[in-house]
Amino acid sequence: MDRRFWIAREDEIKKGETTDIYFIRTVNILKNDNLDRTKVSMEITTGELPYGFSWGVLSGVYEVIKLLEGIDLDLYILDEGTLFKPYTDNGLRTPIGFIVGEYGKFAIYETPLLGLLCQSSGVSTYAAHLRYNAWDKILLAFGARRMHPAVTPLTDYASYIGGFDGVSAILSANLMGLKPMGTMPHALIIIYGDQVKAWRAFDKYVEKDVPRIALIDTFYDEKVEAVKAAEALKDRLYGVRLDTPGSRRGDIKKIIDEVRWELDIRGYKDVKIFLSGGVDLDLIKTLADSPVDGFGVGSSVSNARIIDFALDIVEKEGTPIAKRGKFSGTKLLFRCPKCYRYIAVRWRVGSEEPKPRCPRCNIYMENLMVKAIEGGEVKIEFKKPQEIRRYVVGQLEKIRELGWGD
Ligand code: PCP
Repeated sequence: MDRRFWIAREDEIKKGETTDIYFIRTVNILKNDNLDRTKVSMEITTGELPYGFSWGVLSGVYEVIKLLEGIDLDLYILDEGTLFKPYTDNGLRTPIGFIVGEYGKFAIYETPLLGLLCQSSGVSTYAAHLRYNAWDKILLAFGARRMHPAVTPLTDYASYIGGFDGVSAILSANLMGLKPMGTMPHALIIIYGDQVKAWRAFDKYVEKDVPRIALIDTFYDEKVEAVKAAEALKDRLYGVRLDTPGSRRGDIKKIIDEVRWELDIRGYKDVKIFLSGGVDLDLIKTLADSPVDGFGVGSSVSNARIIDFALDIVEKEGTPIAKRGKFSGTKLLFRCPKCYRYIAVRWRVGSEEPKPRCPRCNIYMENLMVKAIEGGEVKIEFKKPQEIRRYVVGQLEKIRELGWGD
């Protein structure tokens, strides 16, 4: 093997070398019969969401645009971070985007294109549902250790734009212009052999702008160690982290209540409580009203189930055509800014843009589809992760007002 790790290089992805062999064969077959220049429109949709979710958050759009940039095609797609439902309110599989061009020019990119959207959107969607249920509690992405390091920046980016407050992996944080956020490992405490010595060493040697979050489940009961940490670091202690092993976990909600009580009656009301280890959506829902201030989430978010997007021909030489189970014809996706009703509207590329009104609110709906690539040239400005995250959280605030569930 010509490399250290079983990963594709950027140039190999960009050249479509990770694609499925049947696309190479298909293009060659079509070239033999001069059909590779058939002009098609191919639509991206998904029919269902994992975990029974009723809405998802799209991510991977930046990478899809970078993948297709320079290929002679047009790409219409939703903005990164757009909240969507699998089916529109007028009953169609929600069109996430579509490509217009000669099939032979981009056929091989179907595989990497879907891969970029499926995994990233799976993570951003799960992260958004964690944010939606944790609401104003702190969410830190600790999942770098759970996936292949090649995708650490990807899963952390998708967690962050989905609503997380920070990530612990330094490369991910640097790429997003963030400061990495983490605490301390059990190894630090075990090597000192004494919690207080380890906490004090952390406080002595770590940059002053790093919050002092003491890990308090190494040797003794969490409430005992929490008090010891507060008494050791006093007002410099920002928080305590419970990473309680499964063998001791029991009713973690009651353990958190005890820790909160013992800290409060000793005057440490400002010390925050963080929980990590096995944190997932169900646990966050269970602890929504508990005094826990934040969560370090690993496996459940970085390893979130993918969203099963598909890419299908919906027009051939301008004529609507689709396989069974799909809706033919290129469409635009509209959303009512007031009630968040979504409708897909048939639109022939180049014709006048429809201006539908919401059937419920009787106001103009917003066209969510943007022309991101024209003739291979990128036509949009890429937003920073912080701006995308604000867009996502703003949509979560909207659906919260509307009383949506998960
Ligand atoms: C883990 C480490 C991770 C947490 C738990 C993620 O604890 O702190 O950040 O767990 P999850 O994948 O179940 O969500 P340990 O494995 O004990 O590692 P350490 O001692 O370094 O905290």
